[in-house]
Amino acid sequence: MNAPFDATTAFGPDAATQPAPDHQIAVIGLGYIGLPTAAVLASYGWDVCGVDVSQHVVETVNAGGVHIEERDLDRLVGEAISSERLVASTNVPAAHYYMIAVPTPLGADNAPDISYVEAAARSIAPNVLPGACIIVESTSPVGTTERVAEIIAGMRPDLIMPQFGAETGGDIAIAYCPERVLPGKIVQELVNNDRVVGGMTPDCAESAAALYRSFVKGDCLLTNSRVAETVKLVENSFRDVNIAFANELSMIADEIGVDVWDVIRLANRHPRVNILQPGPGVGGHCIAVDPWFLVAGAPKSARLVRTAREVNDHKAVHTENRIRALISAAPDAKVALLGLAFKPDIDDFRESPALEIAESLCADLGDRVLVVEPFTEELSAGFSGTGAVLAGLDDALAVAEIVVVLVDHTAFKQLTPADLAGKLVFDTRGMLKK
Ligand code: SAJ
Repeated sequence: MNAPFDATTAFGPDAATQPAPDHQIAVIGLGYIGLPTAAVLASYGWDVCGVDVSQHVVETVNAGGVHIEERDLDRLVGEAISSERLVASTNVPAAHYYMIAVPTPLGADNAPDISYVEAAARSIAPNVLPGACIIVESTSPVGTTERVAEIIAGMRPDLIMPQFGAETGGDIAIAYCPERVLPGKIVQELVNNDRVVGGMTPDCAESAAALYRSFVKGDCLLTNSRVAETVKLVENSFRDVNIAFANELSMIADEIGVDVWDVIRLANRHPRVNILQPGPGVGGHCIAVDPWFLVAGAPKSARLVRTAREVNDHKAVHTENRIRALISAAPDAKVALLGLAFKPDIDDFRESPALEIAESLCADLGDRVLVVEPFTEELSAGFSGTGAVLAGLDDALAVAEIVVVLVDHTAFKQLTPADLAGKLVFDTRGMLKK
């Protein structure tokens, strides 16, 4: 475990001849998690090489820029690049710590696709040295960390791998530490949240925790890798199930003719009731995806988790049907659709029910629709040829007789009853009630 580094490739101009000291980190994947993590690590004095397969991403970061919108990220990356603590590359260097933060999308039949994690492990293997620690942060099905060890073992028979469940590690450490930061608050939560650090062995967990303790103000909670993998899936499934309850309530309320927002507001005055908010469905790359990983691991037992996913997906269909019914009641009216992002005040449109609903509506009604989305400068390809236009809030309200709130962006919360007087309004977020 503690054998010294003798790297043949490391960071910097003399990389080929320099050892990789224990303050060097390679972060594989410069996306929503990897880039903020790389920049935060650099701000805490680590020498970080951010690795991405995209030349565009690498060039943008090396120029001190960002390719994603996230509060404080541009400043942090700019400072990290100027201080020369962060460099981006398409190649994986030798490093003391490797952090894998690549996507784990859903494959066919909602099965997890860990091919990017596997590719990252293959890219690390050639240069990894005794004493290094490989940490997987990507949300992953249970057993992925052991799969990483299997890949490295296959490519590096010279290294002794840690064995899951053994008391001590091998030549290298391998651990799982799930990211759990909220988009929109990533930089703040990276430092302040508690972390669950799961090692293949207790030594592996200690080795990974040493990295997190250097920049995390929250607690580092040590466990094994399979528990840590499960914890991540459970966190997002917990939220999905609870949102599904709110969404199901909203559909029940529609059917029985009561106001769901009043029901939830009043029920939540019970000391042990805390119902979440219904919406047009659940979006984003996490909560709409990760529960399926749990279902894939235990398809017979995960009945509630599967049903919650189905309820939340169905809520988007239900919402679209209700909007269509409203629109058909005023066949010539212009329609303002407010918001496309997957949640308020964010420029992330991944798995967004608002976007899916808007695209579907515009395919039929495009020339009647004005889309208002302060977090984009142009409508995405799904709107092309529909005739729908991107408009400012005031311009859209000036002509639209029907207004649909799909996302409760702060910019929309200023709307007053006077702004909407005489219009047909459908508020999928209960924004106007709050
Ligand atoms: N939503 C509702 N009603 C609510 C709350 C949320 O409809 O009451 C919807 C949102 O509009 C959005 C979706 O749910 O479409 C997800 O939003 P979110 O804010 O609940 O969560 P994410 O996807 O932005 O981030 C989650 C977080 N997980 C948990 O809160 C358990 C975050 O901490 C994770 O790091 C992140 O997933 C991730 O990367 O896994």
